[in-house]
Amino acid sequence: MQQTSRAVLMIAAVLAVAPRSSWAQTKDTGRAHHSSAGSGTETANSPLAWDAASNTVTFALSAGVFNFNGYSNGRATLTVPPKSNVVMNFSQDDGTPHSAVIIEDKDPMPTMADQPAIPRAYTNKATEGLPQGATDVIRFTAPDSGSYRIFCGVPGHGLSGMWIHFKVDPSAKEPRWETEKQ
Ligand SMILES: [Cu+2]
Repeated sequence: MQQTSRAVLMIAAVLAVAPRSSWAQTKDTGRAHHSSAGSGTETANSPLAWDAASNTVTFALSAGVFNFNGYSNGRATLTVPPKSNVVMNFSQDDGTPHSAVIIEDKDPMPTMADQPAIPRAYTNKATEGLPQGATDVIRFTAPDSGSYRIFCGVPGHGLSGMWIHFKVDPSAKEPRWETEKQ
């Protein structure tokens, strides 16, 4: 009881003198997880953007530790409308070199980067991999339909799970980014 009273007094003191920032309040009262401050950032940071007027899909493709955007082994799917203009802003955010190449959705996968299944759908240094901090822009026009994989072309990386799904859905009116629990 005594501790509670002291805490209440401390809160009162903090409210009286501290600037009215939620950071200061949650920090000083230790109630961070009851506060709404800081929630909702995950949904706000979608990697996908769609411009219907220009039929353009913009996707932030991040290479992580043998994953793309935190997903491996096909546990995420980017679906785009037919004939859309796809712009993938690739960022290499891992210490190991990585790349991205769009390949056919079939097993067995190649060991390393091969011809892309869609013209121009690959990063620079597809086999060697780009170093950490590098960026590249992949631009291509989606075909009418098809199932593909976004695959790391560095030898062995795709086979170790560094790939996610990429689909062109003839009935899609806008793109979708769907993920599964890892
Ligand atoms: Cu890789």
